[in-house]
Amino acid sequence: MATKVYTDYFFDEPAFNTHDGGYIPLEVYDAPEKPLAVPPLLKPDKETATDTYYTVIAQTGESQLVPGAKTKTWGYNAPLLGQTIVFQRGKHIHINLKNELPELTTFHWHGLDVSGPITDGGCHAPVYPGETNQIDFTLEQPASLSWLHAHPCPSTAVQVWHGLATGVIIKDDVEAKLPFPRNYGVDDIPLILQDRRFHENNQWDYKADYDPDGVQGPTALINGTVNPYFDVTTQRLRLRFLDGANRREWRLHFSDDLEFTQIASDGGVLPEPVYLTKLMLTCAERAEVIVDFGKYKPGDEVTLYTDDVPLVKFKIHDFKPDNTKLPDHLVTIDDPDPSPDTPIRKITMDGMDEEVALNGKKFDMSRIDARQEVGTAQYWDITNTNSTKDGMVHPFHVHGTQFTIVSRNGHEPYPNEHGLKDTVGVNPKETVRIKVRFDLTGVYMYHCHIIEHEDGGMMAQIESYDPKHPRQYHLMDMNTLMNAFAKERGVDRKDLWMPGM
Ligand SMILES: [Cu+2]
Repeated sequence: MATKVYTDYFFDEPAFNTHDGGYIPLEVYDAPEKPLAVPPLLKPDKETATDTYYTVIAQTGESQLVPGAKTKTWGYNAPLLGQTIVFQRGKHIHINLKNELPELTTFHWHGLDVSGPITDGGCHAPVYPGETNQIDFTLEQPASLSWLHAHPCPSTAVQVWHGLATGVIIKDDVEAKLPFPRNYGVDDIPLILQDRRFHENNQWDYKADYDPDGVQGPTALINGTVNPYFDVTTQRLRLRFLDGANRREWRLHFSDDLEFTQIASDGGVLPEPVYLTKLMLTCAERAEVIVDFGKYKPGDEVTLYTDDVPLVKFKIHDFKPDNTKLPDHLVTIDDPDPSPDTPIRKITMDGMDEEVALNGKKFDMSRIDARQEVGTAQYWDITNTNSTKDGMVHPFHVHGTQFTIVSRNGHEPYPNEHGLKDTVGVNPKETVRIKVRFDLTGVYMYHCHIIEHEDGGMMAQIESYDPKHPRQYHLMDMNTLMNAFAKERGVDRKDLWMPGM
């Protein structure tokens, strides 16, 4: 049987960001090409058979991104973005979270099944400048690419814009047995897709670029590299895409309409490989693909594009023939249905610009909006109430779990949506049904991942509770955080610039 190859982006074309009033098209920056930066792997402080210890430092720095002056940037254990952190499933992980920034931040583990609201690192877990907090957890979830990013409300967007985002790779024994490339930096590379505008003296200026529907810039940065190329030395290359942009969608395809194979989504390996020529990612989504360069010869170049803009040039060198075929079945996903009497949770993503809300309400840190019993599955119907004419795709994200997508407006999800997800793009006037289960008790945020929308209040929180062990949570309040930001930035509280508030 011939394998089906999908050749479209699946999402509703009228909702693509290219139709936004404030859309900023990407342009090729006038600078020489540079080798793609591949973030180094973060070395553990200590490792035993059962435990691994890390120190993650949020720091300021300077980065030579374009010719001329260096750009002031932030990162994790690096001047920009960060070192890639690797967690082995089942190991007990201990992390020192050190803040060397001039202001408070939080360390949010996007995609990790860890308890909220503290370990998860949302807005309730600030680390103040000069301080170090400790967390520890054991992951019981499949191998995947997740990520770490700042999440202090309502200042998530600007901190991510400064560069606080890095890849987190989870490894397990199931993925290790599959015939995938996994030589990090050689045939297995993360590609963090972002965009920025270089202002005077090559600096980024979040305030100047501010747009309540999501901040964009005309220059693409891939792992922080402008105009990158990558030297291909193996026939098959595994690319782990992460949309790390505040607002931008990426519509990825290669020159020659080169076919590629999606093997994983946000939360891990797909049940079956999916063959594609086009792939669209909304903010915070991940996709792992294998590209086979078998038909190319040394000296050839293959270009990765988004829409019609080149992102990465792959320069083909000599490689050993590798005709590994993927099995038709990759993994089985443990995904029990809710019991029939479980009500369906209804969530609406409302409005645009400053009017954004979730279920008609703006976010309140000290309010718990919903409760769900730990360990039990429930259907959530996520509806984007924007108009189909000038609405947008809102990427819906839930902390502390990986869900499955059941349907889109009652129809099958997209062909590459049969795996675990923590973020799903919802088209205007669409209802996406997802199946959600929390395996740990705690308080978890759920929100739009256009980061200016979450800062703007398109966010809420749910308590996963154990009826036998009721708990009280002492949640942070916005005043405490706002006063701290004002003090750290040396301004009066009333002069604090907090867009979205
Ligand atoms: Cu949104």
